[in-house]
Amino acid sequence: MPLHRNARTDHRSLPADVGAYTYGLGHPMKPQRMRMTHELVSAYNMLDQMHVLRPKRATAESMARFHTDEYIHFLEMVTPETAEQLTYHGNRFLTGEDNPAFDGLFEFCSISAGGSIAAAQRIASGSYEIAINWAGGLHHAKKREASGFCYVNDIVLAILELLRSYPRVLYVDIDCHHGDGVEEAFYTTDRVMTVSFHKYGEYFPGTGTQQDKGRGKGHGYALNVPLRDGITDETYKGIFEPVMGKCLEIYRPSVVVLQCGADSLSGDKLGCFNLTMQGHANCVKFIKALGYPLILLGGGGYTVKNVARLWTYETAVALGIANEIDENLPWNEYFEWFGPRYRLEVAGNNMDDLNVRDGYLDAVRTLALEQLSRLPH
Ligand code: TV7
Ligand code: CA
Ligand code: ZN
Repeated sequence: MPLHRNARTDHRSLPADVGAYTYGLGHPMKPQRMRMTHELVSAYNMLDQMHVLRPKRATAESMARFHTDEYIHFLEMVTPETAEQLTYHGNRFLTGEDNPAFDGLFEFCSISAGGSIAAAQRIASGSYEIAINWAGGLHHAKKREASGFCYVNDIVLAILELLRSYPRVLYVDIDCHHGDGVEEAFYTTDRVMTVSFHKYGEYFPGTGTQQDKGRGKGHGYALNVPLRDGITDETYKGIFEPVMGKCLEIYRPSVVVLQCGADSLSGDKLGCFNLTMQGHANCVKFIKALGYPLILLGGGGYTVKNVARLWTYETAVALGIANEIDENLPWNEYFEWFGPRYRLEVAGNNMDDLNVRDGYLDAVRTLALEQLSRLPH
């Protein structure tokens, strides 16, 4: 296969893989990062240590288990050519530059969602301990509209699938942005607990304060951890581990879904945290060590070489081989992207950690732990 080919080689054939789609020139979301991740995982010879599934694409019907029929039908119809016409005939499904109507949009969504639904089915069948879909994790998509680069909420669809078999699902979101679409979908139920760690304050989507805890039967089962710029590995661990430790102890989920958005890494184009690859992956290690059935999903991540590094490393964590991995990158199709050091490493920088000022993080942690201790257990 040629190295950088267009999303479609002609107007009949569909792209071979999810990494071939593009949101358009200049858009920060670059599906090619999935292809780079796959290449790197493959170059590390990890593919033969796992089952690589080729899940079915999600159908419009399966997407409509969460989304409205009219929104899904709109996504099926929309192309760059018809976008304007469709959008201004009473439809308000896509808004602005964040969610363009790009070529192959519906197929892209069906691959992303198909992967997460299949992950849920494989986990529920009991035949796998961990399932990964780096093309999933699109946490902003709403029932009847696209938001923040997300069109179809693969996470909600996967959780709905898990709820067919399991009584309680824990959703954990370490993307730099608030996991608003997933939170909203399960806001009134205690069968899904949603926990999001995110930058809060003059930042998209603007929701996710500690006052938002869920409603009705779901009260207390939405947990938000709003953070400030520059959080380091040490500070992040100091809130993630006590909060998630207590959460798992009290909620006792049957299964965990972890959204591993890579925009919480240091140096991300849209993120504002200061996590290294190790600090980010520590979250995966921590959850994995407790032995729950686990689904790992992608999400944000806009400095693409670091996204590929991180998700490759987290794949190694899932396989239990992270300690053995060679920090010098093996030769791969994208090798030149990883210069000048060509290493499996995302370093931090010297930015200020605004979370340690004035006891901010201590206050957030205390409030989060209080919310957890008020849940029945
Ligand atoms: C999960 N930030 C998604 C995160 C979604 C963030 C936003 C952009 C952005 C969009 C572009 C672009 C951009 C440099 C960055 C209020 C606005 C401001 C559009 C220009 N460059 C995830 C969504 C967020 C699109 N949106 O959690 C095309 O940044 O802040 C906003 C909204 C209105 C729209 N404008 C930005 O990580 C996957 N968008 C360049 C071209
Ligand atoms: Ca988050
Ligand atoms: Zn994000």
